[in-house]
Amino acid sequence: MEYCISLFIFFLTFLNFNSDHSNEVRATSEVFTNSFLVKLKQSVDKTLADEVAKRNGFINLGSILGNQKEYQFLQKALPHARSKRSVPHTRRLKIDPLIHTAVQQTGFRRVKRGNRLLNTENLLTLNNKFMKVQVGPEPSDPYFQYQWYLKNTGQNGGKPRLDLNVEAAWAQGITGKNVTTAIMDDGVDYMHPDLKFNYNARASYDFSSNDPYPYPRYTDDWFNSHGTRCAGEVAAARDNGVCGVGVAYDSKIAGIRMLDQPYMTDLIEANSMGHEPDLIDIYSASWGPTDDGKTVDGPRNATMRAIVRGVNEGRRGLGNIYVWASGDGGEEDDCNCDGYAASMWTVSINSAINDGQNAHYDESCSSTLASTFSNGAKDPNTGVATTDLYGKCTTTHSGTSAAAPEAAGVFALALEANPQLTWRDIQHLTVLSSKRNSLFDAKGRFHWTMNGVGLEFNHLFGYGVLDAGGIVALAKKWETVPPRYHCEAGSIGVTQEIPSDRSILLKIKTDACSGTEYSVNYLEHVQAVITVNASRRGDLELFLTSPMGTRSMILSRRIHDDDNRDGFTKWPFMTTHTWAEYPQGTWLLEISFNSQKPQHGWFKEWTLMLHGTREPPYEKLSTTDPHSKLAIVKKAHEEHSSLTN
Ligand SMILES: *[C@@H]1O[C@H](CO)[C@@H](O)[C@H](O)[C@H]1NC(C)=O
Ligand SMILES: *[C@@H]1O[C@H](CO)[C@@H](O)[C@H](O)[C@H]1NC(C)=O
Ligand SMILES: *[C@@H]1O[C@H](CO)[C@@H](O)[C@H](O)[C@H]1NC(C)=O
Ligand SMILES: [Ca+2]
Ligand SMILES: [Ca+2]
Ligand SMILES: [Ca+2]
Repeated sequence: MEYCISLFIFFLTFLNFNSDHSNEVRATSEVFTNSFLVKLKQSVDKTLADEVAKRNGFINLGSILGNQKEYQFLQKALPHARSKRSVPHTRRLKIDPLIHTAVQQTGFRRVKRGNRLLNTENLLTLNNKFMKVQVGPEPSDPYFQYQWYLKNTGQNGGKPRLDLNVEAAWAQGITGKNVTTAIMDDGVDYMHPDLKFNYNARASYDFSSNDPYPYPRYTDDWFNSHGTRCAGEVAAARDNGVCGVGVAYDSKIAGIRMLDQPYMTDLIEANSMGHEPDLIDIYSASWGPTDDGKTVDGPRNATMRAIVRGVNEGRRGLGNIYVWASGDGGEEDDCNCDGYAASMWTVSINSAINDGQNAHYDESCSSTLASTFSNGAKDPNTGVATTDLYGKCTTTHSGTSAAAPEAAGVFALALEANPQLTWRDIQHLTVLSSKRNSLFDAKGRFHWTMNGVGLEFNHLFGYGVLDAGGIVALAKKWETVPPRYHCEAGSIGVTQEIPSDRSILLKIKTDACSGTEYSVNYLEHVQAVITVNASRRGDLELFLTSPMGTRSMILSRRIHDDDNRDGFTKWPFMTTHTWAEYPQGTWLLEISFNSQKPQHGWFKEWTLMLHGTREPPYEKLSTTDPHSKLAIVKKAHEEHSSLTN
């Protein structure tokens, strides 16, 4: 289902990364790794691939995404990274009669989110007086009292009941049984007493050092504690006298170690995101392109193929759930410039702190679907309490890093409640069950707004904070949404100048492919695929307004982005804000500069991509609460279809 569009987007992103790459060459000079993508002339089994590698002096690390024509070869004689391409090694491979092409992998930067906040030492150490184990309605774990994101009683100045409402899910007997979440990170300490019984070794792997043991590399500065901390948020055990509890404390975690090497490659990302897609249900990522407010980057060729294969074929066809931390670049970055977070195939999660404000490092963008929690307001000890290295516990885990695994845990609960949910069902459930609660923008810029079918969204928080009790209850009675279609609604390709002093307005009037096999009547994701350049890219602002009047800021000002050359090349800006709206009518794109100094630029192309269903998505679901989001949208859809029929 996602394939036709995926090819289109592959192509788009590919073009884009070419241009981004050339930028990197100038800025930092390109880096070449000792890993080679080798495409063979025919499918071969592992034995023959090993042989081909060996006779050329390489080691075969295995096939790419299970494709027996593509393998990753390692050249041990080369350092992990250097600035020169190795022509002799590439040539050696290419003259092998079985090899079609060989491409030495370039290295690039991917950073852990929340990393700069990570070194505040854990000030609370496990205290024996809490070690009494008791079984009761509330977890007896010593750190449960610090897990305000699970149960906010107003600890440390928090707002009571501003939490994930997990107890309401647990009370329904749902604790994550038979669901596996992979933590794609710097390793997981699977010997930790709070993690070891929930560790799924079979689904785990170490792509940083190519072995089955994703154990973190211990360093003096606790640099590699990130994955272990994320793992505990999802699946730390309950009532064992150790640390706290995971959101889904009976679920399993897999470790995928892939951030602990000098440079990232496309193949490490692809292998990680495509690892055991039938054993792993959910992949959680708390990393991405550098959040420096000037990077525009996203998944490359093999990684994009891994994601598309995951949503199409993973979980025996139901689709893997990819959860993404929206980014820690603060108001100076825009997560729509991060192709992982902004992808339709990932659920991008922002964070709030314990009194309902956004965290100061939160990025905003129109592709964010929902939010969870990161740290407390002032006290550094009111971060996310979770497992840590050396068998310890911490109360200082933070950043949108800390937010994404909470969402993974909530989705694990939803999948136990209804194992038949598809990757799209999870997104629909997120939209319908997340709550505004008391989330607000600390700076008063972004308000809660109703979209055209009565769903309330916020540019910072998406559809609000995840509600575990709510998503589980809805998951239990959920009926899978109707098939998804992709409509290219229109395109404008006439170059025009963007003046410094006013907006340019572009309109696409569409019937949303009505009468064709691609027709979309009820929206899920919308993408505006845009090519534009500017004398200062960071001063560009883009707004997309739907026919029902919902205005999404698809690109905000980024004060550090002073690119004046690359602009955006067929970049897919995505919005979730028009979810469940009807797409027929006129879409408006506004392009302008937000800048003190005069800037100018050129608009070159805009293609509008609509994704969604032909049938009303929630028709088969019943609801008794007339104030629920489900009831509100269903009513809107019923009135609409009685008008149009
Ligand atoms: C990936 O590369 C292959 C071969 O070069 C190409 O056919 C495919 O379209 C690419 N996908 C992209 C660009 O995402
Ligand atoms: C666990 O999940 C797998 C699919 O992931 C399924 O085949 C199996 O029946 C489930 N087991 C239980 C006990 O529900
Ligand atoms: C931007 O695009 C215009 C129109 O295609 C072109 O003339 C100009 O050279 C471009 N600017 C840069 C810096 O590439
Ligand atoms: Ca290892
Ligand atoms: Ca515990
Ligand atoms: Ca970012």
